[in-house]
Amino acid sequence: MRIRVIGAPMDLGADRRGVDIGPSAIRYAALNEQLRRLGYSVHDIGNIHIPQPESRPVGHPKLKYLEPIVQASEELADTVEQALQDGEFPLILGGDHSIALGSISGVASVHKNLGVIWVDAHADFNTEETTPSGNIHGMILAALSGLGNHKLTHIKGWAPKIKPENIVIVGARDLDNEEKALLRQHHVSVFTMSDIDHYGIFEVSKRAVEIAGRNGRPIHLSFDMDSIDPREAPGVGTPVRGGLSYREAHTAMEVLADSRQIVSMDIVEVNSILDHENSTARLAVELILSALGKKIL
Ligand code: NNH
Ligand code: MN
Ligand code: MN
Ligand code: MN
Repeated sequence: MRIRVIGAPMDLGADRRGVDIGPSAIRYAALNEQLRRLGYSVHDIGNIHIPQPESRPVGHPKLKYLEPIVQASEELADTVEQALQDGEFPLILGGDHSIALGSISGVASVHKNLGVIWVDAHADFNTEETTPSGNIHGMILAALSGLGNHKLTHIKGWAPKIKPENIVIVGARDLDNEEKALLRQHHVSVFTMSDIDHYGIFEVSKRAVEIAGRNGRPIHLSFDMDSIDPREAPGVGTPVRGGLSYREAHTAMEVLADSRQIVSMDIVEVNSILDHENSTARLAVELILSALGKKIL
């Protein structure tokens, strides 16, 4: 299989600067070489163009950088759709999590009934009415479900891209109150860190595949590096204690790989400014490999 690597150096959707270096940091950690060693052929098309936040007005405080994020999402959606049409597996390197608006819009244009597994400390299910920050990376799953601002929900001119009941969030431990109500109201499946403590990551990952991939439907995997415990992944913008361990994260990726239902993936929020010797980027590469089928033996 051929993998199309697409860099999305987006730093408009979150507050802490530094995730726009993510695609370089992940490539520097030898992503392409290691994918080839795993037997894939790699087609790295470089980065899509995304403006620097300093060059644009912030805009509305509850929807910061809305215009350039919408523009970049349109371009990324087309790029991802093209990759799938060419028969390649889109691997999108963030950037903050707002890139998933473009990537999943692109995948959903090809796979009309798509499931999503969203591995994250957060649920990213706010709207401009519920957001505590105005940061669009915290609104992406809601926007993809058709909730919130019309420009965000209507990338490529249609909505919703996914049914909220086909979404599974894994690793959640920092949710906003109104966001919790929205998640319940729209029947999003959320496996919190407490669920992982109770049932174990293997069981939770299996159930995530069952729900997101019901009836064999294709699954997009969106992996926010802040899902991992900050001891293992210090280079993220919003570290939250009590996250996935190194082994739990690998086990989850191995279960998803074994499902053979993953059709596309993004990995986001590697913040190189806050990282220690590129260790978070190196971990991102390891997890990508596990999600793409690498086994210990
Ligand atoms: N829930 C908060 C917000 O909407 C924080 C979101 N931050 C993230 N999400 N890093 O993954 O602003
Ligand atoms: Mn996120
Ligand atoms: Mn985030
Ligand atoms: Mn997060």
